[in-house]
Amino acid sequence: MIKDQLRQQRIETPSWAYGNSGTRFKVFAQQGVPRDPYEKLADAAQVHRYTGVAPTVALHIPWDKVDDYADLARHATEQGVTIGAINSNVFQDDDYKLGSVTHPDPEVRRKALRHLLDCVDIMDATGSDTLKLWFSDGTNYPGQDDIRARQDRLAEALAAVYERLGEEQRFLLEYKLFEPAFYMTDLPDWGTAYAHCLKLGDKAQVVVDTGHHAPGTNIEFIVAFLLREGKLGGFDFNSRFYADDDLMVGAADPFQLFRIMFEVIGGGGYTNETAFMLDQCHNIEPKIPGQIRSVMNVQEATAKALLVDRDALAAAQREGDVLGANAVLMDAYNTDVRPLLGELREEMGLAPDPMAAYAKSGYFEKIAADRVGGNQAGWGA
Ligand code: RM4
Ligand code: MN
Repeated sequence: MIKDQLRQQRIETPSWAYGNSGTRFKVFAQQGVPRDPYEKLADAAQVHRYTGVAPTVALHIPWDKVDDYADLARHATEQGVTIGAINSNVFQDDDYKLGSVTHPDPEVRRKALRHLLDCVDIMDATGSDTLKLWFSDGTNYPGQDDIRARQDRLAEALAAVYERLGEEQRFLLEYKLFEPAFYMTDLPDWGTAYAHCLKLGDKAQVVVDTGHHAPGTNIEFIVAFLLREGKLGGFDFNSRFYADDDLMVGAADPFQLFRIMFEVIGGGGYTNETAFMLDQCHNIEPKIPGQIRSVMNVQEATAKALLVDRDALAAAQREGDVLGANAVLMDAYNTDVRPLLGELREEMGLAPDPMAAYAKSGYFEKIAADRVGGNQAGWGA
């Protein structure tokens, strides 16, 4: 039953989506933006409240640094959500100008590693089972540093983090084609991430950030391949038109999102531990509705992918019926699944239209009035 499968979906929202963000040209502040991680979790709880499928929230350290993480986790539970992946941040300290775990200076490498291990402590305190590792490491000019030596340093740090993970914990290794490094990035693609994870073992998996590829990359192929190898740990969902735009998932290319979800379902990733996480920034649109819309976009793509008549597809493929096979896929994609999702929400005791329900709730007016004074949360970039 498609509805039962949709009811079970879990989409994780990122704490940083609720804070102010922008480009390197300007960060536009918005009214009612959280001033601390506690308020971010309260906002994330709203997204879960109206969608029913976003019960976990990813943290980013040190953006979400608090004195007592167990207390933060308790607060989350009181709001109706729990802490999801812990995202490490070794890209915003002056020391990291030439890299973090790949830096030529062993002192800087030690500092970066210490942060990563601290993040595992935070996982212990919050009950999180997932560490997400993204490195901005790379070089801007040919000759700047030794590509191979940097791989050695990366491998050494990853092994140390791996060693520290508990039985039920894992890390997800993220890759990105470029930026902030403009010549060579130490983890530029899924193959590099996969090779490092393969060496380490089952607790190391690859995370696919949909915005981190060259234009034209067939992301669903990567998804199918990694799932087949048991190495797809999860997604950082967002949309790109140009580079790492971090726009709402499904906004740029809903068909691509559908193709990705089709491979996830076919490869068994829908029922295992593949995490559906959002990694987005809402620079000009309101943040909570931006997250609600994104969750709905993932749900819509999932519903369409679940609708594919796989028997008919297999038959057409067996017969070499190119157009027939393509038609099976397109029939599902072209189905309007919004009524089905509306029904599902009503069965779950929710309003059929989460966007309208949130707008009517008065929450925005309340936070805009309450959250005056103090420093709004932001990237700290
Ligand atoms: C990076 C990467 C990471 C995210 C940061 C904010 O480009 O996508 O996942 O934590 O941005
Ligand atoms: Mn990401």
